[in-house]
Amino acid sequence: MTQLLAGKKAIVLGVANKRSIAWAITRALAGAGARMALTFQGPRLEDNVRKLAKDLDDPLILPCDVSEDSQIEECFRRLGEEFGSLDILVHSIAFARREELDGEFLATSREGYQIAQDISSYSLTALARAATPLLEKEGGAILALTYLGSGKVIPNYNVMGVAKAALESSIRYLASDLGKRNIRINGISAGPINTLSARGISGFTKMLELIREKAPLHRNTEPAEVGDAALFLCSHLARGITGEILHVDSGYHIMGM
Ligand code: 0WD
Repeated sequence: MTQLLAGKKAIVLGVANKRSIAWAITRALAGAGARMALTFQGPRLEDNVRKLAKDLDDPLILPCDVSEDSQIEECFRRLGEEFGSLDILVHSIAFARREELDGEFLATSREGYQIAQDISSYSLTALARAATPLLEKEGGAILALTYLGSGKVIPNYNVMGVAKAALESSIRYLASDLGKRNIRINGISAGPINTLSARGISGFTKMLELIREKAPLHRNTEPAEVGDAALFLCSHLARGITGEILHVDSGYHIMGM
């Protein structure tokens, strides 16, 4: 049987370690036959990414700190040289200063707000623009990761919730611009998963307990569940879907109490 992504080429940004959602997505896409490119934010993470990538078939590893336009440009120049065209781009990146993820949103500093928006939200638009020449050749799909805190108040999520609201709105505006270029863009709103970033949010362990108690499926979200949903959204099976946010959260978002 031919694999769902046989002959496809994908880039995933946001692998920090083996717990990263980006890594679960990489495994799902690679498992379906895609050739993978991974990026690392800086020297701190390069070793991790290169070690993980040993499990992949002929991976391309590139530096890309999304706060630097020059790095984004160079990353896609090299990707173009190696891959020629691109089918899938996954944005699995977020950052806020730790002090902004505790206490009241009211205390958010101007700089903290700007950093969270720049890295967690604006970067999607910058990456989509840089990738468009490669994606539009044969049509493609973009995917970004978001969280319930975009539309509902989640204690301590604060400035990241506001950044995720901007990210989700960006997905809709980008879907409108990119549709005529045969590029789809969607989001996955994942339930809480124990990763490096998540542990920076005060009270994260309590969040996991609450989901197990209240969510319709009474269990926490597994990274592989997000990987499988990502595979669907990035494949031709989802060819009629763009501008959508798909919840992969054990159903928690439907609950009122
Ligand atoms: O519960 C969770 N873990 C959820 C995460 C629930 C719902 C959504 N998400 C989202 C996050 O907000 C993020 O968008 O999923 C995405 C991936 O997050 P993750 O897998 O939970 O976290 P992690 O493994 O830490 O990966 C995020 C990575 C960074 O890791 P660290 O921990 O080193 O900050 O984003 C990358 C970096 O690899 N990153 C950057 N990449 C390029 N340039 C930058 C940057 N400037 N800053 C952070």
